[in-house]
Amino acid sequence: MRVEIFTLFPDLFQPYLETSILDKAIKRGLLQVALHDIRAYTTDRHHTTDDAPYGGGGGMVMKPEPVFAAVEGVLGAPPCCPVILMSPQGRPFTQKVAYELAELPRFALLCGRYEGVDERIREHLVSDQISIGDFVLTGGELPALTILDAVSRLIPGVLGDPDGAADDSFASGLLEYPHYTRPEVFRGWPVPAVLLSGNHAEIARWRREQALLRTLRQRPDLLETFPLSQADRKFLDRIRNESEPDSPPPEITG
Ligand code: 9D3
Repeated sequence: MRVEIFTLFPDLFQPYLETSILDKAIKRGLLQVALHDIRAYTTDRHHTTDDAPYGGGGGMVMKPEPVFAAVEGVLGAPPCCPVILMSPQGRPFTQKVAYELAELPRFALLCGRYEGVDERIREHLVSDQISIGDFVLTGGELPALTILDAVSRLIPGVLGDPDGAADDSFASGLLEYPHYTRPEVFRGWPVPAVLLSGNHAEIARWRREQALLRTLRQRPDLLETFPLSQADRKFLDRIRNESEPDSPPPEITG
């Protein structure tokens, strides 16, 4: 897979690309990341990339010329692969979208800065817009790294475990059960006894119930679409009946 990144801050990407699991993917030839500095495509003496908005109001707007020159210079006109604008107005990024992008041999991520980009970029250059959530960042660079990270780990061979991505929390639709490792007692806090029992059926049941409990408490929205088994329903009904109506579900304990 090849990812083209268009940004005013290419230096932001290097440390993360060199430090993470992405570095291994790049070295193994599974992933190529090309960074393109939009400022390098300016033609004026001051290398201007932003300007005041027509119609007035505050904030600055990213100029169209350097962005078109960068994207079309690298990808041609029209662009030879999807060009995805990182934008607060984009469709929400989810694990499903990550799987979607993981199928592509090549795509481009365009990072905006300032209060926004000239609308003609949206209208005539990009094929898709993605947001990573309803909070305000200072630019599209962290969203681009987020998407790159989430998509890269889905490329076969990038994770050590060949089917590691398959039982991811959001892939299965429930939050994960609690994990413990040595020591058996840390600061007086013991590992739940069931995990030391060697009874694999009991362990599986406990983990399933903990996953259901956590999801009920932290992300009840996920339970609305998750295909619950009969045993799951029975467990959740029991939990709901044990707690007072309209009170939060009980604490998660061993
Ligand atoms: C007051 C209007 N603001 C929109 C919420 C203007 C604005 C603020 C911050 C426009 C762009 C930005 C910079 N953010 C991004 O470019 C961005 C982003 C984000 O802020 N949150 C979640 N996902 C994304 S993707 C790109």
